Amino acid sequence: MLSLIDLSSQRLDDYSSVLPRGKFDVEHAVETVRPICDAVRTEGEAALRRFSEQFDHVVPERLRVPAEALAAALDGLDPAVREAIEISIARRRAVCEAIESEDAWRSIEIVPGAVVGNRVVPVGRVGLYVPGGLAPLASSVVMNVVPAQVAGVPSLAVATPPQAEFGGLPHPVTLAVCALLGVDEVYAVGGAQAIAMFAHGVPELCRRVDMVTGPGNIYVVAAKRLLRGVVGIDAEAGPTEIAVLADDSADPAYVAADLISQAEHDPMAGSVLVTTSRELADAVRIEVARQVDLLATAERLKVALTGDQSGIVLVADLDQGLAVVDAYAAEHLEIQTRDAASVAERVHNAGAIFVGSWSPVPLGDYSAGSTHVLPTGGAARYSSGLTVRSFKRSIHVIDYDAAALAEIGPHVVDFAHAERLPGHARAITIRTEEAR
Ligand code: HSO
Ligand code: ZN
Repeated sequence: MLSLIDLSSQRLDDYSSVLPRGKFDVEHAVETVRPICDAVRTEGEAALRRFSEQFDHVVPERLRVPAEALAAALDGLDPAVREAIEISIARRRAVCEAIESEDAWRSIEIVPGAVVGNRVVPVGRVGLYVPGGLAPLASSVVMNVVPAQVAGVPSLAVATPPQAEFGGLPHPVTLAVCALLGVDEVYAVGGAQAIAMFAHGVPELCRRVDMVTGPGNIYVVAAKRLLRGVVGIDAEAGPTEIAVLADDSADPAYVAADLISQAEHDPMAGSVLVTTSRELADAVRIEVARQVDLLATAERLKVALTGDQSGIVLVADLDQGLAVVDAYAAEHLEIQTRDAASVAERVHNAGAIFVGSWSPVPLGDYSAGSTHVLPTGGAARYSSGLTVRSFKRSIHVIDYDAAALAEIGPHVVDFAHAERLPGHARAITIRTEEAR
């Protein structure tokens, strides 16, 4: 497990092409989901029921989860799990309120009478997708709903697959988290058809939304790609990834446990260790082999950890290590080096950075207060995780008076003529010059 790539004697301008990374062929999946999304648009609920039968092997009695089922899920929740969820919600909310919220209104008077303002408003209605496949990611309800609520989104709905095991209802812990957060619009609908339901709306069932967020499998991602434009989307989240940048001070047992933790999500998950120490590389390999067999998820762990998307990259020094992790742009990046905080400051590309030995990725998955909906597949080079900001838009408000328009007018006119757009110029001169 974990093949070795030795880059210690190679300096490259861009390491991205030599690093382990899985293929995630969304384009191919788009063709698979196109008829599904079309059918939901034209046939509505009948199509949702048909696809539920086909893909989830169960058809819920009611596609919208009844209020009693939400209440029953909350009642049935194990008290220790309930406490864990409440703490997760409280920490995520605290971070949202303290550092992710922006001023609602800012404006500047550029010259007297010329005001430009920036009004920040929440998206009106959001559909949040919560996966249910290999593991029911109840924590993803927290990560989607809390920032949307703090942003002030007035209407939000959750969709999550029905489970045959629970008589066509979604997983009870997922439902319980919805109930704890006060979300009462929950659909037992999964996969691409859920995204199509949100994007187009389904008569008498679900009103269309303005934006869809949340992680999902390749078909969910493909549906988001297909319907982007019909609806806003947050990001295309692929299989999860972890990169660990470590020197010889790192504890191999911790590094191994953290690499394993994310590999557990998906046979296509990527776990990459970037290290300056050959001894650490060898010790981590031994630890991974030992620890994998301790877990009930060993089978899919082995697939993920032997796949092309996982491996150990040996580098000459931390400078090269930083260049490598920047090229990789991991969804999750752990820094397990001496003086980890200052090494972390030098990172440019990562979805989230976990600093030092006491901040493992699973802490962030559940309870750190940070988001776990993060850009994958290198998208951290240009995008961010799901935060309060994701649910807001800014609207520029332009308010010039007559004198301010007269002052800038000739420049607008000159610019418009340079673009050969005389109608643009005239909309100025009709106001600022005598001749109409
Ligand atoms: N590591 C996943 C999130 C998750 N882990 C949910 C456990 N539950 C993607 O960031
Ligand atoms: Zn996780």
